[in-house]
Amino acid sequence: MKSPNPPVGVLSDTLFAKPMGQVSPFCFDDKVASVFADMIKRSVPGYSAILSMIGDICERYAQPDSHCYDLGCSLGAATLAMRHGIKSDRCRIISIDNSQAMIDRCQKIIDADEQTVPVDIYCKDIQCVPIEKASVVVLNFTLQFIELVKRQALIQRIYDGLLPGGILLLSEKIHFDNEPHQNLMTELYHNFKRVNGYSDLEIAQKRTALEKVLRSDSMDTHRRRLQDCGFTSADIWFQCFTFCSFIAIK
Ligand code: GEK
Repeated sequence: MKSPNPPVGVLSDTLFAKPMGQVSPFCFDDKVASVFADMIKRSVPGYSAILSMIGDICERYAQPDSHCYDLGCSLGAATLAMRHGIKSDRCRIISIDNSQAMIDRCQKIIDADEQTVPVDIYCKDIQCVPIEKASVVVLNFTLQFIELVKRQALIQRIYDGLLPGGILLLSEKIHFDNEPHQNLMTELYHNFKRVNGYSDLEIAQKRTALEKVLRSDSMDTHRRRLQDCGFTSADIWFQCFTFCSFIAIK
């Protein structure tokens, strides 16, 4: 079955539909931001389910008088899920992205939402923002864009900024060291994209664009890093093909 049309008001992603010759590295510019809602839904298996579960998990873990962070918030989809999930008093959501095109749209989307939990939105590098008094930190497919050598320091700062009992929800594209399994997961993933209406050309060109921009870690690398930073547990709550979500508890 081909993908349904995107919801009204959401532009359809055709950015990689025409032959490009030279494919430029992927970046989160205005063109990407304008189709992002459609792009991520058709590119990340389980994206809508993950968002809805982020809301549910946030409801459980958001502590009164605490901060909930959405790091690499893009259009604020996880921010909205958290905002609708939070039931504790005096929580504040802090949403950060370093793409101005994303942040401008994110602000409008949050302004149009009727929930009352306060949301502060900043265009900043998540590696430079203080993380304080946090009960929930969400990194929903963002760490994969941070330089490999800088990931440990970021996760450590998140851990240090979490309150006791606080959590990090980390979703990432991952890879498997077992080559046949990696190849199978890649094939199944490409089939998922085809079913969602992307052509082989679109799949290939987007892959080339992301090659040096999105660097995946293995599940073991993620788990070890989370444990090395001090998390008492770090386990998977969602996985489909090469996409998985961890919950790490302080
Ligand atoms: C969602 N979480 O819809 N500082 C701040 N933002 C960054 C940085 C950085 N150093 N590096 C990348 N980003 C969202 C989806 S998308 C995932 C997240 C994807 C931002 C970047 O600008 C982009 O908006 C986001 O991280 C990654 O649940 O496109 O696969």
